[in-house]
Amino acid sequence: MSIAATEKQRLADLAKELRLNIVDVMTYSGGAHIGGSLSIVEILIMLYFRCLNIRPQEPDWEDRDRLILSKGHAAAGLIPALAMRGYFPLEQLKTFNHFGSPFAMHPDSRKVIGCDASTGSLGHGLPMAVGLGLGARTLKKSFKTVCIMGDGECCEGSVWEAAMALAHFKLTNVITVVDRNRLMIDGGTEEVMALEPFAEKWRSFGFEVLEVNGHDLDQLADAFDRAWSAHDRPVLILANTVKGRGVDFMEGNVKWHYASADSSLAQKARESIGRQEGGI
Ligand SMILES: Cc1ncc(C[n+]2csc(CCOP(=O)(O)OP(=O)(O)O)c2C)c(N)n1
Repeated sequence: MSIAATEKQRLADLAKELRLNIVDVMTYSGGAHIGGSLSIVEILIMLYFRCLNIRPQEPDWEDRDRLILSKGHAAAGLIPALAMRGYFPLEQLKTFNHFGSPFAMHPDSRKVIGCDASTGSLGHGLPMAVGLGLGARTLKKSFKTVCIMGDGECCEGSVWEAAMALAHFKLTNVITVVDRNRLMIDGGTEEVMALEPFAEKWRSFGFEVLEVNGHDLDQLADAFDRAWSAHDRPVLILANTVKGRGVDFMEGNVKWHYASADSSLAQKARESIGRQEGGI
């Protein structure tokens, strides 16, 4: 079941706006993990603007769905998405990474309104999600926890301990997403530390694996709808993405894992985003 054309256009427009905000953050902050922020844009938009049951005016609402950005270095994607969703003014993004700002290179849940977990040290988000899932079950709460990880992050052993626990406890209230952009900090995942057969690994741990194009809004909507109604096994959404997606000269190039931008580079990036239709 695909999403209505008007809804899809709304989400595609938001995705474009988020990409532009990411480039802005990169200029305000003096540098950002741009590639891995751009690769999760559609995932963030789908979650914050369609799936998550949240109340930006009441950020600590106990029954809210939670989102853990385990690949916390992509704060340059998360924080503008929170601003766009209304947690704080977009204007505040201008302080990103400045002394005294709530916004730093990695998200701090004590400082960033709407951020559910402090992350940045890879491999910790999924274990936290296990705790939230068990907590919700114990308290008989119906909220979901979504955890977004990087594929390179899956080199961390703690990811697989958490995966084992999710399957053991049948925690269907936790939805795991892996941003499969095939690059990590210093090269391709398969060269640095091979993950394949990746989907099979998750299946063998007891997951239902939904493999999607992580920039396709219809596919993401279907996968999240399916994950939201899972009842027997935890779901992994394996989102095939392109690192740097939306900025043509950054796409698929490890050089743009982290970078700074002067005004002419930022302008070239904005022009490239402007040429995109949104989605694939
Ligand atoms: C425990 C830990 N080790 C190393 C790092 C440094 N680091 C930051 S990003 C990154 C690469 C992560 O790759 P991936 O998860 O694929 O992220 P993406 O390519 O999506 O940005 C590394 C090693 C870290 N943040 N945490």
